[in-house]
Amino acid sequence: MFETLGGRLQTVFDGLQKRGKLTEEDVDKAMREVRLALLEADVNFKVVKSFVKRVRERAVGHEVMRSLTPGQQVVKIVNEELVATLGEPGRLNLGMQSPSVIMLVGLQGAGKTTMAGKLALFLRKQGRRPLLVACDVYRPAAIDQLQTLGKQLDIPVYSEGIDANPVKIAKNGVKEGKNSDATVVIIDTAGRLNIDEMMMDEIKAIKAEVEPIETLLVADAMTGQEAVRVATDFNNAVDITGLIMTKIDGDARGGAAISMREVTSVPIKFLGTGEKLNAIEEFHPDRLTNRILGMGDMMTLIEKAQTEMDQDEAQKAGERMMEGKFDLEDFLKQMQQIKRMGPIGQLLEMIPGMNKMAGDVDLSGAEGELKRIEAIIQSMTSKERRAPKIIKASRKKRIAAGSGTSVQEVNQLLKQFREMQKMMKQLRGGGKGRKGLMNMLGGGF
Ligand SMILES: Nc1nc2c(ncn2[C@@H]2O[C@H](COP(=O)(O)OP(=O)(O)OP(=O)(O)O)[C@@H](O)[C@H]2O)c(=O)[nH]1
Ligand SMILES: [Mg+2]
Repeated sequence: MFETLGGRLQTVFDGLQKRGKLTEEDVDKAMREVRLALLEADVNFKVVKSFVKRVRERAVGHEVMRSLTPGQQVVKIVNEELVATLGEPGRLNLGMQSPSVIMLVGLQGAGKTTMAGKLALFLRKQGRRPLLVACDVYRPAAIDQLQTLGKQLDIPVYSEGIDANPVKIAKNGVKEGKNSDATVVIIDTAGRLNIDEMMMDEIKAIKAEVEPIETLLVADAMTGQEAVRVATDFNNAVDITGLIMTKIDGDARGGAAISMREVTSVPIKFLGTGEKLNAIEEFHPDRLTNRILGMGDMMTLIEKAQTEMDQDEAQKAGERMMEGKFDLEDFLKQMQQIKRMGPIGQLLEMIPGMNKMAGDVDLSGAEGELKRIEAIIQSMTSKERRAPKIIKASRKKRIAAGSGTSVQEVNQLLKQFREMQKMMKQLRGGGKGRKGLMNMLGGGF
């Protein structure tokens, strides 16, 4: 599935040693995963190739920031490059003329008619007065469909039935818009199963007649490897000014958006996120990137970790850990650092692979758990924190009473801490072991 890029990269990065620079070998390993994940997300293979090349060039020899692990560094570069590829948030250009004419084109079933309704509603919410124009005379139900939408939204629809010429309908539609004081005219055109010449000629003729300020290619997120050809052909025929990706709510990964954007260089303007008429979203490259990479808000987490973690503190804790001196005092400090980064649930959601888990787990529990541990450690004397071994039965009783917990819970914490120490010992010994949460977050040790 889609979510796995984050997870996959994590696996690769777990194997990477912490070094000052990313080596070619490190980057190659990571790039293999990036390539696979993008192909799985239906990004066109040629586009994947050039994308990976760009990331690779940036990554090799890149200084690893002090606060990031090499893996996080690669994730950061992949993310930045993908956001750059997807481009600026695309705003609808309505020009100076009234009414502004918007024309929707695309393959059959892409979601043009639905998007026409969504756009009309979206624009009306912004205080515009839209008129919908039905230029699909080929599918008998097409005009009815638009008229039904119009009724539902209380937005006027212009049509001339199925015997009229689409170019004329478009022309008369714009005229009707002027007469009826509409400020935006949205033209819904017919789709075809495949791109054929007749269809292209027709939309070319409509475009020449009404000179729309926006010619938007509506494409289904499922378009897959076809995306490059579809986008290129439409762009060659009618010079599209923007892209709309629909059905982004389904299983498709939206990789087609990357392909289309890359080959046409026109901005992505909207996403269709469902069948309902309010299921429309203005395009934001960062959000789609997260969706495509399935990395949750990994970047936000990395940035948070960077700013919130006290570097020196982390460094010191790391050193103490390596020297085998890590005690409950350090443990408490680390926990407080993590807590300062925000509610634990939010943190979990940001970690790839965890977002699903976060939904299932009772997070108020985790939050409470952290608080309880904190209370227990705070009820200890500093001597006890430094040398937990001296905590025997009577001390346990006192600590439990002081923290409002039970001796059992104190025992549990001490046991957890001992296990952690054991793990650290193994880490020190083996050198290569698994990295813990703190390592991932702090990157400093
Ligand atoms: N889940 C989901 N379904 C959508 C979305 N947009 C459109 N659909 C559905 O996709 C189907 C086709 O949508 P239409 O708007 O009729 O597509 P079209 O491009 O006008 O199709 P033709 O006129 O036949 O070329 C309909 O069942 C819509 O409800 C979307 O963003 N999400
Ligand atoms: Mg239609």
